[in-house]
Amino acid sequence: MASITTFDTVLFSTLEADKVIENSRTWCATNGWTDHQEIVGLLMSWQSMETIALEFKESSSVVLTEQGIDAVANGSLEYRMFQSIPVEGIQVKEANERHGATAFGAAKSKGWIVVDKGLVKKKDGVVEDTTKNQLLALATLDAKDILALRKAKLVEDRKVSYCRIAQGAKFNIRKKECSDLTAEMLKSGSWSSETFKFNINALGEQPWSGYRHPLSKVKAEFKQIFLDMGFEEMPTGNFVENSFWNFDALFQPQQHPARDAHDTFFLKDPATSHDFTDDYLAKVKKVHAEGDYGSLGWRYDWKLEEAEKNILRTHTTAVSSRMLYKLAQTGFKPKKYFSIDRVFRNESLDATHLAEFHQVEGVIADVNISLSHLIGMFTEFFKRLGITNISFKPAYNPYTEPSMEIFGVHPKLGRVELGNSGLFRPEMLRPMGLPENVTVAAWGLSLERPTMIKYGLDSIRQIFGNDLNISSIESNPICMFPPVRE
Ligand code: FB9
Repeated sequence: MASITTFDTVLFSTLEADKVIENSRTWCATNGWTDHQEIVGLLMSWQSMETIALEFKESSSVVLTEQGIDAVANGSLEYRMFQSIPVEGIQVKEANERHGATAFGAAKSKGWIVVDKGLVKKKDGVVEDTTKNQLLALATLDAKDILALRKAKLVEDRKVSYCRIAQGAKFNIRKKECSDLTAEMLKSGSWSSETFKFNINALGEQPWSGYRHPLSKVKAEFKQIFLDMGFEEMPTGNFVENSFWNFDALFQPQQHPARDAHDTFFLKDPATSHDFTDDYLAKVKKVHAEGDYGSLGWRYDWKLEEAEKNILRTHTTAVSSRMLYKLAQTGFKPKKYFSIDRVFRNESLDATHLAEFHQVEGVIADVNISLSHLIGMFTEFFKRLGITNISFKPAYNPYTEPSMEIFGVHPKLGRVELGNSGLFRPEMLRPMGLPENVTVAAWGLSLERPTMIKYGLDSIRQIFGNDLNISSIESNPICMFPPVRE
């Protein structure tokens, strides 16, 4: 193939002289270019700039078949048979077996051979291979000859595509294509009237960038749902908590199994902390040890050193207790709080459990908050996650009474356990100093479970750790949950 410059020169000079090139294939053959497809590619790039106009057409032409090509190269079958007959002749059977009935028939019909007493003999010494000559001059043959060659499977019809090339709307304003975009062109602005060999409007390669982790995206969506529902985020930045705020303030007795080392991570250093007032401490101790506010309490020898032990918080409800105490101490106002952050439990690990997970918690504090408020709130919360048909089952939590497990119907998974909920007990709220008629409801769920569901993951390790398929982060959808339309 000629260089592109030569091709351009020949193309434009031909069109300037003849206005139209009727058949691109003929034109290629004239210029000695063999790859018509490559030429069409170059033509199409000029068409995209409206320099030329292409009309794609199709012609039917008679071309040689493989047998035809063989006949041109080695002679027709009948000619080759004729040439192979010895002076003494050969048996008819042998002639048919060696050269085929077609060759035998053709030679006989052309009067090249005679059959005498079962022997095939040449009639004359020399014959002309008319079939080969016809194949060499296909374009001169009439329909009758072509039909005979088609019947002999020496030629066939083939559709051949080609282009009709005409001057395009911008033929006369075509500019010499520039192969370089220089600083001078950018400075002077002359680049804008140039035509470039490359597409200056091509978008650059997508630069690699960071991608948000699935949990971060689900957390952001949950956070938005809470904010849309008027909830205020609680400060959850401290993973280390003392047992007082994580358990005692919630009226969780010190001998509760959740408080031993099988379920909770205790810190060695610093092993203890004390960030609660003596007044509040005394009230908490009393309600645990002997009861108060109408409650019999847990009636045991409550120990300060147990309450001072530092742990990794086992739930974000530890933060809720701090926030509710602060709310009581600074003058109560109705509040809706939420938190979404990591909690730690010394559990045995499996495909769906690690020693930590992200707890999602909603808290509502107001006068006479009841189960119906709680049900209404988390029903709306889950509805915005695309989960409807909420149901619940009585449950037990040390710090809520009544408590309920929450279930919902997921569009794909059907009935799914969603979390836990309840009204904080008076033994938790009264020592904080909240007004008598103030009640607080709360519900909790995890971040990992919905994330695994939404991304179709069956192991939590596909969210955390080595099994995380980083490329899936690059490609997965940003929007997680369909917005719930009223
Ligand atoms: O997340 C859970 N299920 C869930 C949540 C959302 C969801 O969304 C759909 C795709 C759109 C689907 C499922 N669960 C809670 C239920 C189960 O996964 C359960 O087997 C595991 N639970 C964890 C407990 O781990 C020890 C999930 C976690 C959980 C459970 C309870 C609470 C928080 C997290 C709580 C609480 C609470 C109760 C009262 C007052 C305050 C907080």
